[in-house]
Amino acid sequence: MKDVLKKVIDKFQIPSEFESFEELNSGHINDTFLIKTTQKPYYVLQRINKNVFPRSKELIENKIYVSKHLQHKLKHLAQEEIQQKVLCFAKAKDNTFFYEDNDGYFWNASIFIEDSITYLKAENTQIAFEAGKKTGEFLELTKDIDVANIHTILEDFHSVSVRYHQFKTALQNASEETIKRSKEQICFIESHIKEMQQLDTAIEQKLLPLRLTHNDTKISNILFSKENKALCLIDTDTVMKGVLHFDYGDAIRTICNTADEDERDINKIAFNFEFFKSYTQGFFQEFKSATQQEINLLPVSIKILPFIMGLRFFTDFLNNNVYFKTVYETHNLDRAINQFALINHIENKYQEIVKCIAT
Ligand code: GN1
Ligand code: MG
Repeated sequence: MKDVLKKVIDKFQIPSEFESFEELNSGHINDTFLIKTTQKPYYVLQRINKNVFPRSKELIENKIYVSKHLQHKLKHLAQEEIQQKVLCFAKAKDNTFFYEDNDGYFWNASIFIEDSITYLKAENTQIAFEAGKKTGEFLELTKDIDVANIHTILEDFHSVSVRYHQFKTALQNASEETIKRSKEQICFIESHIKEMQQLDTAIEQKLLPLRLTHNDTKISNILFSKENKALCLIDTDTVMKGVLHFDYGDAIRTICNTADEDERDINKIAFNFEFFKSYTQGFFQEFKSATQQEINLLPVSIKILPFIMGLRFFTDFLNNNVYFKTVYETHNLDRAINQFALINHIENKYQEIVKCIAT
């Protein structure tokens, strides 16, 4: 691997030499490496999964577009600070922002943000509040992006109806035994599907503004300083046009789950209401332009985003784990069970959630 990475990083315009590397394992799709060089800054080198992202070049174009936009918005800050708050990509030697290898994989490199911490779940209300501020700020700073300039690299990414259809197709091809084993999850999906299609319907009816959204605001995509200030929202692979709820709901999905996304012991799963309040406070401290229609659908989005993820994990389990990286055979099934258990906890607190958002 070392030789490959050395060769690839050499395709980029960086001022120092490759020294060593570490694999960064937190993503489910791409391969990501920390490249240590003879002098700082270090770099994060990423190989895009071409099966998941057949439009890898456009994906990189989106990332560059959004980073440039954010850099421009923060141009009053010192360069060093900008590099801590926005992903800064290195140009390749051919002046593009990518390198395409002989196997057709696209690579990109960004400056590694030093002294930053990531979390798999929130540890206290300050972290939840800061995460709210960071995701709200992202939407606020990008609200003037004309989404016509952004490629849709994955169609219907957060469409419940499309995800449900994919689940039904996978179910048709699944063995009797698998179906028997996952009866409970299938029942959960069938009994919830109607309620979960509310966002789809509102989008179809054009009731919600289409914005630039991040689409993967899980807590591990937010870098924090040692003092627990949110620094940067990373992993802009899925920036696309979408609705505010995709980012709000997905962040709460991980921030308010008392357990990790991969936790198998469902007794550890609960919905942390205090973290939800802090996250929401932080979010609306930064994001000021939500419409009443958007606000009306915030509570249900807290259920919809874990539902989409549960549905996607479960479908991938039925498809024999072809999409998400897994470590053991039922990994995706366990992830789905985790998401559905979280929804049950959200339902128990739902009236309080609705009341809190309305006030
Ligand atoms: C995937 O690869 P990663 O970890 O950034 C997925 C997201 C999910 C997330 C769940 C392109 O993101 O949609 O929310 O897993 N990305 C894609 O952890 O499918
Ligand atoms: Mg991602």
